[in-house]
Amino acid sequence: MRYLVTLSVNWSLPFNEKIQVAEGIKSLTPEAFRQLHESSIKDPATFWAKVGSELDWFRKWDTPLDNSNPPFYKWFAGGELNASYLCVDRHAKSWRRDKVAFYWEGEPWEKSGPKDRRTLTYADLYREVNRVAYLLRSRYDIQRGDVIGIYLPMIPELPILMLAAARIGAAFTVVFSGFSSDALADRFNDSNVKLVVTADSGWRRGAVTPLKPVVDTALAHVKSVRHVLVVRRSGLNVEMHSGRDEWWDEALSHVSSGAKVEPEKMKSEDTLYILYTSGTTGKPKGQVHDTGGYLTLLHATMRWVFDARDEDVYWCAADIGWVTGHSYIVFGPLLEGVTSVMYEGAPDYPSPDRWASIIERYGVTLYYTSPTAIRSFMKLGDEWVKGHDLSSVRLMHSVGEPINPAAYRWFSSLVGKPRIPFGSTWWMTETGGIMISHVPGVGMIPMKPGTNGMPIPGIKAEVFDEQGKPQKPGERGYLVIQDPWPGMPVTIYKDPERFKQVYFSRFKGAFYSGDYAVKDEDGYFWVLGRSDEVIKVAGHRLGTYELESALVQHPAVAEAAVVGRPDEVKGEVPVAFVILRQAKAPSEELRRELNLWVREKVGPVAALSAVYFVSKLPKTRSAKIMRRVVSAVVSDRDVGDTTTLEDGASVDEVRRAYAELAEEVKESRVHSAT
Ligand code: 6R9
Repeated sequence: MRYLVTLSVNWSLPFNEKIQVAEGIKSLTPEAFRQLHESSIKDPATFWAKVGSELDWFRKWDTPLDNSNPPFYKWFAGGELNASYLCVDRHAKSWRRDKVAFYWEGEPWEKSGPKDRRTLTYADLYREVNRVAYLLRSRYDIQRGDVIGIYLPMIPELPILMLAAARIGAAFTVVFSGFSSDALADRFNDSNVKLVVTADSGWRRGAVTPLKPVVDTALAHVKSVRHVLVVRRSGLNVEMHSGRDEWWDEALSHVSSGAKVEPEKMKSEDTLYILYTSGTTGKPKGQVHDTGGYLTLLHATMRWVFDARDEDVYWCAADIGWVTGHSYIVFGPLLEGVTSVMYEGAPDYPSPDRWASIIERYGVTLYYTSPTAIRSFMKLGDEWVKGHDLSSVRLMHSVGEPINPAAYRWFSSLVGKPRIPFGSTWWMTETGGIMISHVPGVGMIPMKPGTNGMPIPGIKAEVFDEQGKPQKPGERGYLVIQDPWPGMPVTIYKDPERFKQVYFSRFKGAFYSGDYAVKDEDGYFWVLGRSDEVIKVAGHRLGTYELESALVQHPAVAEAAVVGRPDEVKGEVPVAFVILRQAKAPSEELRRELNLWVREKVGPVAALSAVYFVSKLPKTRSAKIMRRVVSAVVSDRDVGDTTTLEDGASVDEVRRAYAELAEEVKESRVHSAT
């Protein structure tokens, strides 16, 4: 029997619908692709060595894969290179010198169009990266191995800084600007940050969102930080601590435009960055990415997945605060010398067609976006799209969450012209780059709305059953990657044991992704969503445990369970079931207060969609909350096996609270409409 996906979104898999790509792109039958793929994974180290040799190394590696201490693999051991050299110098010293690296567009809008625009050529990028690298080293004494903390909006200073850090061998950790001061403090403490770079504020939907004040609050709890460098963005008046804080422009005004810094010769396995990501405990995991393996995977995927060519204008509409931005706004496209669009703000500001106007303005040819964005555009109607000439687009992909076939079809017919390559690339912060995807740059198998396609060449992925055996076609199982791959994490920062335990203990010798997936009879993969307590809210990865930890710190809360509820636009939204302490009464006011509390503790990115008050929660006999059961209730699914449940009445209690609030919301809608 086929498994029907009722996991996070209600749709069934259209396994058999196939769309051939239009002429001009090489197409392959699934069988032909599988054969090609088979040969690539026979000896992955040799296969990837060929790809790796396409980068410019200062020193060639001794061995493509040092697997002497699994799961701590070293890709291209003995090799030396520098990310900033590869992304900037090579192009600035070639014919690409005057080629545009970034068309940057700020969010503020005037009658005549975007108010703030900057164009950076590869020569501009080279100059600025060198100057910033010089500043970091000479003024702030940043050395190889130090960690820089970054809390910036989507402005050009962000990629410039990341490249400057890489140039001098410093690692960096970027925190998404939707996280709060507590989240910042945790991450900066864990990675022992020495310098923080932030901005006075950012722009979002026409509003100034303060950033520097958030850093100030966080730094009251971080001892390692010596300096804070502040970029002026909106001109917001912020406090500057003398001796610690400096303005970016003032500090840089002392660095000449010809300042040069030799790129450090980094070992392939040296850390490029640490990026924190949510897991199943309250403590985010610092994913450590290396240099050589990571860049090799990005090089490959820019070619195979995006088919990136010199004449393309590429736009990845993610935020650099998440891994998609690290890999596919900064390092991937720059590595290939691509021209990119970088946009600061909301895709629907000041009107729902802002995103479409960007495609038209720059003549975007390669477009990478998210299912949430697509669904929100779809909701706003076709007119907004039809008013723009989007004929430049020749290839599209989505990322971050499963894409439902309806959204896929809508977007593909309205933006993509039917039959241009359009896929859903599956990967994670951990994997560094795309793992399962259509590869138009290699050969396109027919598209199926909603699928992820097949593992890319060199990647051995499988769907396992509980026992770690390949699952039958059409049956749900666990998505794993069976062999080491370049771009895989080196470790969890300062916690190698956790690294082993989280990813390599569930199935022997395979990387456990935490996702559920189905493989269909043609060998296509369909990633269904998380099998653990991680949720994807508008494509943003959140651990429900982090939200629960925030809730139970509130004086009125005794216990809390947070789960994802399916949402038409955002895929999932977090909802909380809360048991109050004795003598605390449920009220609308408390509900609002708890919502604000979580926003403050974790950040606006974690806004709860609803808070339900209950007197008990479903638990096992060993007193563990059964989120699976809570989640089934809010997703209108059968609660499944409840033999381990301690008190059956708790499920009714959750049901009651859920139904009651739904009723209230319905009523208030009726009232406000009348
Ligand atoms: C790149 C990124 C990883 C989780 C992953 C999975 C979900 C990502 C997806 C997808 C279905 C796709 N995910 N891409 N699910 N189809 N094309 O999103 O990284 O933030 O670490 O999230 O996102 O559940 O496990 P990250």
